Parts: sequence; structure tokens; C-alpha cells
Amino acid sequence: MTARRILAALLAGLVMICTGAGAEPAGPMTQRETETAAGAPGESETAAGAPGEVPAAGATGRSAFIVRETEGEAEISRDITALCTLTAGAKGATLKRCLDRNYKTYWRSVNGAKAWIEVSVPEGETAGGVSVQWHEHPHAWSLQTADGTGKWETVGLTEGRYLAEWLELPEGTTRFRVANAPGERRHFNLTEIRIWSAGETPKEVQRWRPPAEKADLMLLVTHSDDEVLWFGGTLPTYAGERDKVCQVCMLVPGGGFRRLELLDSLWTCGVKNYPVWGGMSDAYTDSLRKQYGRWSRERVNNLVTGWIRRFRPDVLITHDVNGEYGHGGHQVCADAAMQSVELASSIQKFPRTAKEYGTWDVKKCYLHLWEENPVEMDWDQPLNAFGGKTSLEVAREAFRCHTSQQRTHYRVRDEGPNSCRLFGLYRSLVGPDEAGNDFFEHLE
Ligand SMILES: [Ca+2]
Repeated sequence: MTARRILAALLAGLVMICTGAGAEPAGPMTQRETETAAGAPGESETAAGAPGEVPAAGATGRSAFIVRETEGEAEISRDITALCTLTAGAKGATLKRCLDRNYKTYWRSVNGAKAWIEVSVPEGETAGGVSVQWHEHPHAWSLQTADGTGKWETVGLTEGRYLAEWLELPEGTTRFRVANAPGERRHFNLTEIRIWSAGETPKEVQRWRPPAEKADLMLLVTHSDDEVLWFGGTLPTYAGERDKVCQVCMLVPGGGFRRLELLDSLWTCGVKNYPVWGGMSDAYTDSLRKQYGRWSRERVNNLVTGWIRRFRPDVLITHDVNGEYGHGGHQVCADAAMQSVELASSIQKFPRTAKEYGTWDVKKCYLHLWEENPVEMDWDQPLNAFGGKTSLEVAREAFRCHTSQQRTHYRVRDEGPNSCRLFGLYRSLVGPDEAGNDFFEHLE
């Protein structure tokens, strides 16, 4: 979108700048931002180190070289963060924490008008967009450029619904601010920021769609990384290759870095709809009874039933009833799914979400390692959407996005008793599977 068109939209009193393809438009803007750089001069932080390569999503601590790629006529946008000069409105000494490619560190601004970062791009470059990752509670933020008089004008705006977001800059931008949206006074808590050159937005830049209004497939899991550890090629195959609307629902939100790792993993798998998290604490027990003692059966069933009604999946997939390796949290997930597929179809059960979303009858429900009506999934077929990689290879790549988990013994295993290929059809409204190799058999 050009600067002229953005300004026209501003004058019309309604900003409809999207966070990217398919993302939700920002809400109406009620106040025009014309803030000048007030108060004491900001503290400066130049992105240190050599000009950086674009690391794989989730990589940490690496800087490398610039690669110019072209796709047809258009040049692919490059990460130019390391070449830019960044200045914080306040607390600049710790600004480097949002430049270190480490999801456990973040820059926290002060509240109010000094929640901004000014960016100058090097001579000969222009910036095309900005991607940010928040530590927690993303909020409305904006991009601003200085007008002829030096006043800052909003040229990009988002309500800030996602922990990873992208905003586009007007053509020819060389100096801009990443700032609170007009009227937003809360502090920034920015885990990472990346500045991108003008050009086609790279595939790795996350541009989330809202959670699904109608899901084809709902994957219900307990923790961040379960989505690939136990379900292997499920998401790469159905979200990435077959373009199914896949909604991931997770009971335990975990820390901020675990949520960012999850987003990297899901994006790697080709998931486009933003996941949702329940409010369960990350507690380990070794039995269903003990885990329900922590979380409450009523609370979990209410949550899962509400998700089923909200997302209306044709296919629901979840954990092994024995908890994969005995984890009570996984056992609860499977147990709650088995109960909630019945509860969700009854208007008498959990009437609040029945009233809000209507009831829903899930057509097929699969459990990992369920022994009745077994299916064995083939995760070895090359997928066009991933340049010929198999879904198993993509799942393993996605698992590597979980940087904090790489020193554990967990791996995406496709053999042995916990193989990510083995499922069973627990419930079906469309008859038993015959071929037994496609979660959508009899649905298409
Ligand atoms: Ca960081």
C-alpha cells in the first residue's frame, strides 16, 4: 500500500491496513497520531555484529550474510536489521535484547508516549516492512514516518492480536518509528524485532489469520511441541499441502518463549490460523486422576467443549489415552476430547458456549495410538508445498523451532510403540475408514 493511499484512508477516518495477507484488518482509528519526539533524546542502540543472514525461524544467536533472492521479477525482501540504527524512546540500554535472536530475552519500554523505537536504514536501502515478536500481551502498535515538518504520522496500524506480527511500510521509507498505536499507553515488551528491505515478503515472515471460524481439522494438544512430536506429518500434510483449515488448541500456554517457538513451528508446518491456548498450569502428574486434581475435570471439559463448538471441526485429533509416555496432562487431553465430542452436541451441557456458538457434532475423532480402528499414516510422500520434502521432514524441521527443547531426549519418532504414524478412529459419523490412511476419508 502506498503512502498516498494510507493517508487517504486516514483522512477518511478509517484505517484498513492489514497485518498481511489474510490477516484481520485493524479496527477503526479514532485519533490521528502526530506525536513528536518529546522529552529527552532517546538512547541509541546499533544492531551489533556483521550484517545478518536470515536465520531459520526459531534460530537464536546467529548473524550472517545477506542473500539476494529473486522470485520471478520481484526481489525477495531481506533482513536488514543488522544494518539499521535503532534508537529507543526510553530504556535504550536494554534494547539489544530484542535484537539477540533469543526468545528468553526481551526489551521492556516504559509506559506511555516513549514506547517507541526509531529506525534508520543504511544509505542505499529502503525498508519495506517490520516483523515483531512480543513476549506477552501484544497490543495495538503502529508504524510512523515523519512528515515534512518532522511530525510523526501513522502509516501502519494493527490492533495487535498476535504475538508475531508484520506491518508493511510505504515505498521509499528510510526512517520510521515502531510505536504504540494512538491511544495505547502500555509498555512494549518486545522479544524480537526485524527490519526487512523493500520487496516480496519472505515466506518465513509470519502473517497470521485469526483463529478459524470453521475448522476442517482441530488438533488438541497439551504443550508446545506436542503438535509435531506425537502427530508427525499431520499439520504439514493437511495445513501445508492440502490447505485444510487447521486449528491448534493447546491446554498449557507455557512461558512467552514457548509460545513463540510454537508459532514458529506451526508456521513452518504451513498452519495459517492463529492457535489458541487454555489457561492450564504446566504441572506434571503420572495419572488422569492426579491431573484432574490439578486442573478440574469440569474446567477442562468446559474449555474443550467450547473450542469444539467455536471451531466446528470435521476432524478432531488428540493425544494417546495413556498420555504418550504416561503424562497426566496428555491423558487429560485425550479424556476431555472423548467426553467433549459428546458434550458439544448437547444443548444442555455447558449452555453458555452452546448459546454463543451453537452445538457441534464432530464427524471424526482420532486418538494417537488408539488401538481400535487403527490407521497408519504415510508421512513419507514428497509434498509440493514444501519443495518435495516429506511431511515427516517438515515435522522434524518444525520441532527444531522449539529451541528450548532441543537438549531433551524428545524427537519426532516414526517407529516403535509411540510412532507418530499410528492413530485410531475413536468416533465416526461417516462410518469406519477403509483405506485407513487419510483423516479425511469419507469426508471429501
Ligand atoms: Ca530477545
